[in-house]
Amino acid sequence: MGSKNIYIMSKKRVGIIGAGPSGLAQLRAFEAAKKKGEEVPEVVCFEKQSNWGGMWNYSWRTGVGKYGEPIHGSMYKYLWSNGPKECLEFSDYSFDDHFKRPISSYPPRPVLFDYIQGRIKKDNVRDYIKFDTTARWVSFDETTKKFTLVLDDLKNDKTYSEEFDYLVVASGHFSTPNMPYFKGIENFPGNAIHAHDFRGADQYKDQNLLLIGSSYSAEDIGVQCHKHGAKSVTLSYRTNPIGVKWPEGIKEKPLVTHFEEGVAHFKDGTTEEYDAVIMCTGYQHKFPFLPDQMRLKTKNNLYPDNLYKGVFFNELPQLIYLGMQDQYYTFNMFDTQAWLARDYMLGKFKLPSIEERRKDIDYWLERNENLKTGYDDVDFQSDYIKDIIKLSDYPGFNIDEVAVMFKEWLNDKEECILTYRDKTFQSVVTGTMAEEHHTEWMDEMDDSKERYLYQPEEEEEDDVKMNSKRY
Ligand code: FAD
Ligand code: NA7
Repeated sequence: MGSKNIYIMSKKRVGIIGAGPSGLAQLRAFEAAKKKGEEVPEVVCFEKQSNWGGMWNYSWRTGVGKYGEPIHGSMYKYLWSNGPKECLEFSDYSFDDHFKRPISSYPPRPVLFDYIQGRIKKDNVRDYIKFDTTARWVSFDETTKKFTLVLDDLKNDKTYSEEFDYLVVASGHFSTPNMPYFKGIENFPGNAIHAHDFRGADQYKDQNLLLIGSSYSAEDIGVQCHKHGAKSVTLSYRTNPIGVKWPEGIKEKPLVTHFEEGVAHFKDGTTEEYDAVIMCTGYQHKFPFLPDQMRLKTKNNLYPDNLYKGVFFNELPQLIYLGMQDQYYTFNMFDTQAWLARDYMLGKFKLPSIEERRKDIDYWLERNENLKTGYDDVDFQSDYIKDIIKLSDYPGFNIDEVAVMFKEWLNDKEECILTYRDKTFQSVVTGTMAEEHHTEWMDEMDDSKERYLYQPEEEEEDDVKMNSKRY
């Protein structure tokens, strides 16, 4: 056997679980290295859905999919970006690259899905992904230092396994509901679901709706339902209210103590009758395919313990987790993580000792403990990205400027939760100023890409502004 063959046989193998934005970032990172002429490992990505995009790949289904797997998607109709797109822009593929013209700062889901796909459609990234394939179980051999990944080919009903030198877990963490129990809810006569199963506001028209939770899901689902005709929306908080100036029709109350039929009792002694309940109570980090000693165990926060640089599992750094933090930054953060992980797998980024890694993790955990305000959170995640972006050749972007935009976004929401999506921001990647959307967000009932990208003729523009509901 010639030496070339030996080399080919010993080519490292990388397995990626999940083809959402994080898994796709990892694939893109390897493609970028390949384009620069670097030798890259053999990479295989496994995705349990039939398409890529993770959360952004909308599913009408709830419960289980056609092959009986738990449905991953938690997104819903009428979902518009909940932060400025300028804060998540890929620095190697701008919105201008994709849309060829300025668009607004808060696009709807199908438009962002289109953008995510645009970057990878240019490469042959799809060839590396095995769709309809669920990662079922992982083991690690201490002697060979290889992972064995057991997979279910759902379409063909076949179970098989593959070996990998590195395993990248990019399976997301906003999919498995955290579902609390409230006494008496079993007798609630209406619909009581978790936000994971919410698929759109239409069915809540003219209803009195109770949402439990006080974070992004409660805020966004509450506002969507208000926009689409719910009679009233009550948000019930456990720790702190969201505390913005709510319009008439939305209010906040302390936590529910129990239910009596359709009536909710609250901690402040008040009661109110509701038609439906949605638990916006967050998600669990859930990795049913990982054994105890490899499993990331954390609640949703900005710096999960045990991950060096937020990515490398400290006891076994060949095991890499992407996108496991709570997220202000999203796509661009996943990229900075994926580029760093790639360089480690290529042998270009060397890890310090386990003790030094632990010290670094502790430094970030301590900072995380002391965060108090939304501004603190933004600065923390900005600093985290600054810390890791310098370790790879991911194209730099003005992180300080993005942090300023995030803070403006927080202020805009406080000022008016119904109009913050009408604001515009400037790209730090291209300098392009976003355009105002042709219709104010509160009047825009259609979230399709076609409607979004529709450009009225000049003479129509005045009409559109005067009577945006007409289109
Ligand atoms: P995901 O997008 O969750 O992708 C994970 C992928 O892994 C999925 O495709 C899944 O099918 C696959 N997978 C899971 N388990 C397995 C397995 N065992 N085997 C094989 N494949 C598996 N972010 C924003 O930037 N802006 C927003 O407006 C925004 N809104 C959001 C609204 C909602 C309701 C939710 C839930 C999230 C929102 N996010 C938003 C955050 C969103 O999670 C991220 O933008 C992004 O999708 C995270 O990417 P990911 O690849 O890490 O995870
Ligand atoms: P988050 O941001 O993790 O927030 C979870 C919320 O649920 C938070 O307000 C919690 O209150 C509340 N919660 C959790 N458990 C309970 C119980 N038992 N009772 C009452 N309230 C509870 O999840 P989201 O779904 O809002 O957002 C996740 C992502 O989805 C996000 O990135 C968005 O982009 C969309 P607490 O403050 O802990 O008391």
